[in-house]
Amino acid sequence: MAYIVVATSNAHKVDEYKKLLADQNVELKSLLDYPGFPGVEEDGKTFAENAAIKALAACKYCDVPAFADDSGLEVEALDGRPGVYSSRYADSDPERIAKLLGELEGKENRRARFVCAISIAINGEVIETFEGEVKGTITLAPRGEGGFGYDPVFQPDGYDQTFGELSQEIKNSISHRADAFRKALEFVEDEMSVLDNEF
Ligand code: ITT
Repeated sequence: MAYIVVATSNAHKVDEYKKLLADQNVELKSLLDYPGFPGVEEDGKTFAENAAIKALAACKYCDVPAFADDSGLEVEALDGRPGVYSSRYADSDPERIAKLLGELEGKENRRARFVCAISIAINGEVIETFEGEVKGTITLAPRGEGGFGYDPVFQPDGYDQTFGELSQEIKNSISHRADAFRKALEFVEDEMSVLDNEF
């Protein structure tokens, strides 16, 4: 079976992509399967730039088609922060959440969006980058044990529960990652036959 590498070491992202790819005839590997991968500096200014950097590095190192996801949370009242620094905002998920809730204390506007850029790299070249988003609000306190990152404080529009409370199935039907992935998959199906080939 053909396989493709997702250029991430985040096991939660891998898990979400495995579900998103469940109906495709392709096996998903990740950087967790390539422990020798030296890593790459995410020094882009945008999600798209960082996604391209990661996809290209993985494609070259693993010598197979690769895609990468750079994602994060943009909060209106914080002028879009933490944005591309969402992962580097603090050292652990509980600390990131505590810092975010602290910064939003007393602020009325709690609107936010998750953004995800997905880049596809094949034969040492970035082919295309897609962006997805999901809008919502930051809750006053964390709720739910599911998901990862900022999920327990993000309530998507149209739902009373946070991504930490909603099932992975629901998150995977409306998330920024699912939105970007749908666009990437459409492109691959329309424009390329990468998923049909053996590598
Ligand atoms: P890789 O670079 O290895 O993919 P990472 O976790 O560092 O792993 P990013 O650089 O894309 O990934 O940082 C994204 C951060 O944004 C992530 O660590 C979370 O804190 C947050 N984030 C992104 N998507 C999220 C989601 O679906 N739910 C909750 N938080 C999310």
